[in-house]
Amino acid sequence: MSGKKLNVGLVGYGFMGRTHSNAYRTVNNFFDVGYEPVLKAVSARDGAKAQAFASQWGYESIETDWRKLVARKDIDLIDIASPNDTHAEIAIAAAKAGKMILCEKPLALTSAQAEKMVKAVDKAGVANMVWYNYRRVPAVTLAKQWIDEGRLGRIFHYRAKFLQDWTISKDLPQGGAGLWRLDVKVAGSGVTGDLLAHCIDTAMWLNGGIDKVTAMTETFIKQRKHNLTGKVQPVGIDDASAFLARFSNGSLATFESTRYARGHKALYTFEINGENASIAWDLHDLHRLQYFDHRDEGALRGWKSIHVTDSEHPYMKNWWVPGLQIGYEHTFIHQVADFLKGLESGKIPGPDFRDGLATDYVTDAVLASARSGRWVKVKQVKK
Ligand code: SOE
Repeated sequence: MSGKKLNVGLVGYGFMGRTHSNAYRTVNNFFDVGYEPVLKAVSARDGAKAQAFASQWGYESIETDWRKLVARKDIDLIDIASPNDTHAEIAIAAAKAGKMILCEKPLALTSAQAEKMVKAVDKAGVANMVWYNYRRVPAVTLAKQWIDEGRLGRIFHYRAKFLQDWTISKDLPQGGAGLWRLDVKVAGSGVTGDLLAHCIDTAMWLNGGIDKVTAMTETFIKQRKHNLTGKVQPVGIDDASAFLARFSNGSLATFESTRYARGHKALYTFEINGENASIAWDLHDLHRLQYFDHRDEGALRGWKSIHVTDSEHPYMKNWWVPGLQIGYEHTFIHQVADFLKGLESGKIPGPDFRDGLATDYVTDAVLASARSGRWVKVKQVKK
């Protein structure tokens, strides 16, 4: 079903530009949402690459300067899928121009920048969201429902990891397309902002705010050739980051992330232990939720592996038939579906820029703690 047209202007054409474009193109085939995204324009500095992307994904036009995209009267929504150092400037300009904004994570390079972004969207009163997509894995959404229903009871422990292994080679350069995540000026931080930010967003969504943290980080490879300068330069990002946290509800947490866990490509896992029950989830097996309930009859007590593919599970009635799985790209489709439904109802769901700022407050505290070696109190977002 289609509906009112919503003209999308995308900035950036990398990995995330593809996931978002796929979501806009697919959402109306599966979700009845009252709006129809129209791929109006994509903007990137390299005109030839922008044109190739536009032709492949069906964008009507291109811009080589995002300012022109933001100024266009025929664009309703700016989608920021460009590297982290561009988010704040584009989002603030887009808000001033009255555009809705969907911004990639992390919201900004620092929480100080993110605060300005929140002010800008508040002042303009524009709809906004951050692409923390893992909230919308059906199994993760189901975990949220069960926690909110009180099935777990009081929560004691939250344990999250996000492990990768793609930067182990010392010969891998930093900077430029595909490798800007290794360049601290462009990325802001390493795994803390790139991977732990996902874990933190999910954790605070499931288990509430984080009060304080104590962290350690490490940069294993201290110098790498920079793709843009051709020179060997110091590496400013954290390659690995681990922290302990106390949630406001009194539960304790451990978080760990690295790009040096040989054998792991994108192993995002969490486990939550409550008074009555525990939940565990693993991105490599994303359609399953592991569940243990102590209230089960004694002899039958044990971990259940729930295949989250039934029509009563979140989002699943919109897909195939029970038992058939969906995957990573669907999380972005779900986010667009929820955003469009929110436009219809007037209530845009999270994660919004305030949630993005809350995560940036935690990542800033983690990096500050790693520098000082002390516990750091996390700044809280003003309601
Ligand atoms: C890094 O490799 C990365 O692509 C992150 O930037 C994404 O946010 C994460 O979902 C997968 O890994």
